[in-house]
Amino acid sequence: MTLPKTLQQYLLTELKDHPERYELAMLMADIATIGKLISARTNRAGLTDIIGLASSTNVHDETQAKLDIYTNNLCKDYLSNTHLFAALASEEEEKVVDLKNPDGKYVVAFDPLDGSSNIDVNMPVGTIFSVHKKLDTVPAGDEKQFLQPGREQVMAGYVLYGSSTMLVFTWGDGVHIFTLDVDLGEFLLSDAHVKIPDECPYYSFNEAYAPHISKSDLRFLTKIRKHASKQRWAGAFVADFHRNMIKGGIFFYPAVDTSGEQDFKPKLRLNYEAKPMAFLAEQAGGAASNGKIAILDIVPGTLHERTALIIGNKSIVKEAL
Ligand code: P6P
Repeated sequence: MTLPKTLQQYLLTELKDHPERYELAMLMADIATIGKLISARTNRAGLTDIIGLASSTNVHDETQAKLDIYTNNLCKDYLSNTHLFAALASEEEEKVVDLKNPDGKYVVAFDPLDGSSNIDVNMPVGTIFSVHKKLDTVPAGDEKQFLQPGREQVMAGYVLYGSSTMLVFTWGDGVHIFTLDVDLGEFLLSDAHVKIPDECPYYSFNEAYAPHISKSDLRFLTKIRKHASKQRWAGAFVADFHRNMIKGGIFFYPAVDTSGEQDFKPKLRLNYEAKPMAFLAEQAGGAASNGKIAILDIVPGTLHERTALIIGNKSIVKEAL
């Protein structure tokens, strides 16, 4: 009988052959802990004051914050306490957080709780992370740490809080999936070297925006509607991306003009949504672009920059370019 491999066993085995990945392995252990804590809370969201801003207050007489703030604080606290990382960027933090670890070799960007509005209606949410080597040419807390192209990432992944909790990541040699066994309290390796299937049964696009996208994006949408037989829109990028990676599919979030003034604006964030997921997509044999160039080749201009995104089945993403 082959015993399931725990995340800890996987990381220790990897460290034997790649001792230089020590800090990244420690980050994975922290992300696993954060994933367990968030999984436990999302599973009880209906029973506690996590939903919305609670009326209750904590011991410091502070109003309890929403789960996304709670998750953000978890990510900051864990990364600060390992004393291994130089800086953190987060959707919930306007500026880069200098973690005051001058010897830290890496910087980490998080979307602490992607799709957090799903919490109140018991739909899936996720935590996304992206890791770059720290630049020695600028201070650790400088925004430029996070203006590196996605192709420079050393690790990326997500935790998906769905019907089960899954930790999915890559550090450059394929995409691996660990599933949380809640009885054991362990993430167990459930799939290694995941590849996006060639077929493309699903497309993920918010069809409410069809009348509000550019003519060229509408032409591409018409193409993907022909390729895919089913439309799925979970309201959480991580959930749609995960389904499309496992079953085959394409996720499309173009720039949208909600004003009627031909003012097309992208929504998804480059640094902690598009870049990490593009790293995973390419490692799984897929592709990701903004409709003009590969996501991983974009050089971000600002920390919270947004981008149009087409990600998933490689042949279909290529059709958009
Ligand atoms: P819309 C969640 O807010 C998010 O950033 C992604 O996770 C999700 O795919 C998208 O926005 C949903 O956007 O415009 O359909 O609400």
